Amino acid sequence: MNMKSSLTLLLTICTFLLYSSAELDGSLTYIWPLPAKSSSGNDTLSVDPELSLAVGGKGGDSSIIKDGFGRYKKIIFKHSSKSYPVDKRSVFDIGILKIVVLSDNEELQLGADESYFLLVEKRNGQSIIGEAYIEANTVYGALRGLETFSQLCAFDYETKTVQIYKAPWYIVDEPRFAYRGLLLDTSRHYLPINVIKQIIESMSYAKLNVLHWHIIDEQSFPLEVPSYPNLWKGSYTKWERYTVEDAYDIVNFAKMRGINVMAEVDIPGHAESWGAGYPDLWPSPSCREPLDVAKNFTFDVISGILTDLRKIFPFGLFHLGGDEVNTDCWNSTSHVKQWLLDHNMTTKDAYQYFVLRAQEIAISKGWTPVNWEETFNTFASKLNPRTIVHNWLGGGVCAKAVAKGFRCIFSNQGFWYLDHLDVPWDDVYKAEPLEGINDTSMQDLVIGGEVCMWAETADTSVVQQTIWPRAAAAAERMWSKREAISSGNITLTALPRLHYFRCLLNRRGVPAAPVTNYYARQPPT
Ligand code: CP6
Repeated sequence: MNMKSSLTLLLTICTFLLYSSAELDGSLTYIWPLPAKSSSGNDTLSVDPELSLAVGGKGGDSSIIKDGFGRYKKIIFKHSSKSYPVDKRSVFDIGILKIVVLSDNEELQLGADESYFLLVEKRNGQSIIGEAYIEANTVYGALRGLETFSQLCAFDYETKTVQIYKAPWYIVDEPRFAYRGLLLDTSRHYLPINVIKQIIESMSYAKLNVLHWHIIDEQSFPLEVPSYPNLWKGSYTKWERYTVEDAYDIVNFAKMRGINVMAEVDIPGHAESWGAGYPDLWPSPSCREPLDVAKNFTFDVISGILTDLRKIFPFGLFHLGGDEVNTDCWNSTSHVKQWLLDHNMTTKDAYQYFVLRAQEIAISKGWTPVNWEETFNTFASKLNPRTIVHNWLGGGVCAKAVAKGFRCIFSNQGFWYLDHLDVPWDDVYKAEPLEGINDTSMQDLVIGGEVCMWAETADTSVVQQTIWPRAAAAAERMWSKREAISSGNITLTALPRLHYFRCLLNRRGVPAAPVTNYYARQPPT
């Protein structure tokens, strides 16, 4: 590949480069998550507050690049509000950020190329103004490079300019896992659109790339579904709702930041709220979930919801839930009991039938189905082989799923459930999605992981400080090379950088909580 070969060449020529990925040398430049390869020097470079963008390759017309540059310019120069006169511009070492994007394919799907190369050095020779340079295969790689560039920039209170320490910088970077998710639950507590957007924006700082939107659950149904317009009668109030336009808006906002939105419709459990608008979906007034397996209407509604959602959510993965299904009350509902008899099914068979029928609907719309692990634990051999198994219970299901050829997402509740407030950052950090999976072809089936922000006890008032900074610990686990972050004493190699990243979140307006509640804060050395 064009980029890869030129990078390899460059790295070979620059034999003076250090491979310093896990090293902390007291520099004030702390990058989170840690890049795959980086080297630095001893120059300090100043950055022009009028930093201009030059786009090359096929990224020239991309609004994703232009908007991204605009956002990061605001972040980088938050303090230096006064522009310098043009004739003084030559005093700055870096005046231009050049971004070269090799492909004009802006499709954002699982496995989109997020690699980038970042070079920051003082120009010698003809040009007085120096250049920072990002090269990437896709606009999304360029966005990741912009994030890293912004983390190199530090406001210096002495000179009141933005400085880059430890230049020249050479960074070659790419994610370890293709799927790096965060679950948001908008059913237990409604989250306003602007809060969801703030969270998406903050995800991009940690290079997370999938928002798993657990939109609806048993408590409320806040989403507008045009083909069944009574469904959102299950919202808490008519103000706590998402219109179709809101959903499009969120998907587009996320795409501009290189983040996919995976919607979830949890079937057949966790679905009581559907019946507020269509009581026929309840087996009976005293049995309100799982959904009524005995009626065709149930599957018509599922089909209608998925047809409408397919237009809004272009991401190829769709989450069908399937977790925590308690079928006891099916047995005590006479027409369901009769249906089970007629079809010669146990309630367990009917659970399987339900999940598989929902899978077929999702697959017919071109989606890859994702299911919580209970579906795999109960009838693995019947699941569509394209199913992605979503771990959450403690039993190491990813190892079992990949051994059977399924892909898997790691979300072990003991480590990556953010509503468990007692899990400290280092437990989050140490949780390893590939634990117990040694065969490399099986490792490849673990597409990544996801931290889950269940919202029974969290709403707008605390959701961001509950997500951050621990979600960042998982984000580094999923982005950075396993060897680089798994050896050594993480109190020395990771904790100071995580403190720094948490402060960076605060500076950018994200209300991230302190990393630990027992840490006596030290000034950086
Ligand atoms: N909601 C849904 C939940 C949970 C799950 N699914 C959940 C279960 C146990 C804990 C936390 C969250 N609240 N729909 C499980 C996937 Cl400890």
